[in-house]
Amino acid sequence: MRYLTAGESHGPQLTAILEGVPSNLPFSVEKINEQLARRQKGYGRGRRMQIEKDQVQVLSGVRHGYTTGAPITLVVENKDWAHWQGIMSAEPVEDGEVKRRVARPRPGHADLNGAIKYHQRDMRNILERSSARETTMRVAVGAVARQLLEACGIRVAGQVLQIGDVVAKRIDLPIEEQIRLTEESPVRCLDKEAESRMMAAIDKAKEEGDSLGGIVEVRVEGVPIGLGSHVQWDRKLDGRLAQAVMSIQAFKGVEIGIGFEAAGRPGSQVHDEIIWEEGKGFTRKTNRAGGLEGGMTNGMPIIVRGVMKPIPTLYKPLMSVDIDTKEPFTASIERSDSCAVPAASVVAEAVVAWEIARAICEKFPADAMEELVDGIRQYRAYMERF
Ligand code: EPS
Repeated sequence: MRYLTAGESHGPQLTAILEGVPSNLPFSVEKINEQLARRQKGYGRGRRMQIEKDQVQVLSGVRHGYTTGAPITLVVENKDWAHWQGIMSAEPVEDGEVKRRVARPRPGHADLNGAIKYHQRDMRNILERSSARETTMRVAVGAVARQLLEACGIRVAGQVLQIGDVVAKRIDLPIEEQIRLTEESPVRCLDKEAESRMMAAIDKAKEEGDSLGGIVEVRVEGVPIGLGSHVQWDRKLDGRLAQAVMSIQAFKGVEIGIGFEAAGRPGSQVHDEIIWEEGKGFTRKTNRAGGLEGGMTNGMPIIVRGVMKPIPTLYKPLMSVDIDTKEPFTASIERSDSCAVPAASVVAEAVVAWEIARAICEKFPADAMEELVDGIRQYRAYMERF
């Protein structure tokens, strides 16, 4: 399975094409829209989210509620396009004047590197595509993956563990309860006390024209043993998950299980002892490995965390250099969010869901869902017997 996304932040629409999704997957447009709505929520978002009401249109690959095995095309319109048509038009400019040209690169963005690389004197041609608006399509694609995972008995949940310097207490709950409680939280955090401090920190950052980053965690349950592989670098599932999460706009770090904490612990407090249980087969006493050993799933929940840096578009802009005059200036101010960590947690769930679905389809190659589900059922029975 593979996918591509296309589209600019203020262009007419965002598009994704998914290839290799098996046929006969029950396909719900409503479930995609639910995920899109989850991404649009979250304390700390800017005015743009009041303009957009993301709704997916399915243009190919699905008929009467089921996938056909053909490429799936998903489209989400940008409502803001109405205000940007002239500025973002594909037609040549008539009077020679390009509106809203960006000549002052924003530190922390793709603006300057992209402009130099692609020979662009108007950095809008870079920022429109590097914008986190693109994560809309990652979530739409992830919502299709979730429907495939659901048919295989696999659940995905996310939560926010830190915003700015506010760190949540670790609260371990059954996955259904985690999902219910994070949905009720404006910052997708399980720790109520930290939740109010996170919201206060966001208010303060906003007042000061600043922005905040944080840490999100994704958990996947019900995964069979042996997704991914130890035999080649690009088949190791931990590496693939890290790439998927790191590719989310503004992410600067990824860890699996206890991650960076493993550096300071002796081996006896890092590795998970193996046990065998009647009717369950091989499992682990603890889950410090975050469900992955040797680049493969070990049957324990997958735990992936990602660090999002504070959004670099600041109302209190940092110093930069004008690309025309080479004079120092404060960087351009583009409308922005003060914190998008809660939304990023939904995006992280989506990219992880896609990567797990892809690994499932590699382990159980199938043209149709009937074959896939049958393959997993037989394999789970074998896992118990092993
Ligand atoms: C973004 C800047 C803001 C965000 C946007 C990402 O958009 P605008 O410049 O139009 O105000 O709201 O996020 C989304 C539109 C979205 O759907 O998440 C950026 O520069 O990355």
